[in-house]
Amino acid sequence: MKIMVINGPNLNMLGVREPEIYGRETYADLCEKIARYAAERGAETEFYQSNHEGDLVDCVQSCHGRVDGIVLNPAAYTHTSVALLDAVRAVGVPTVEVHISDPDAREDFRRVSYVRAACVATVKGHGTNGYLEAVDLLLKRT
Ligand code: CA2
Repeated sequence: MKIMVINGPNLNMLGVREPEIYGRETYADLCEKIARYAAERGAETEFYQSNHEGDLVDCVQSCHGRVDGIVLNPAAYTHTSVALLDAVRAVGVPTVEVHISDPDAREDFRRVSYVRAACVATVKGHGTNGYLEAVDLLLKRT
């Protein structure tokens, strides 16, 4: 089982600012935590973070026929990107949408998720442990 973990814009800033919303773990801490959790359950992980929409689309496309599941936090592109929605649909790889915070409990503009329609599940508001829940959801499908 191979899982690609994709993070969108500004998530490379984890642990650096806004700890009250996103916690104190750094992006490197997060990747290490997910990699260890997945490895203990027999899954291999790969990580990608970008601040650029097209690069995220390229990464989703690169999963086609190569990985068994995607954990995707599109960050702000959640609320704007039809391109990411189309990419997730196009590759046909089971994808779980993850948000560290609960976007539905924040500003109104965060209530829309374009990518959600192409995802098998959404985990939100559980902090960075939500990524681990997403791994579990993908493992349960195999
Ligand atoms: O809660 C989430 O995971 C979000 O996807 C995070 C996005 C936000 O636009 C979504 O509405 C919800 C923002 C990511 C920004 O990450 C930062 C991390 C540390 C410091 C500043 C920003």
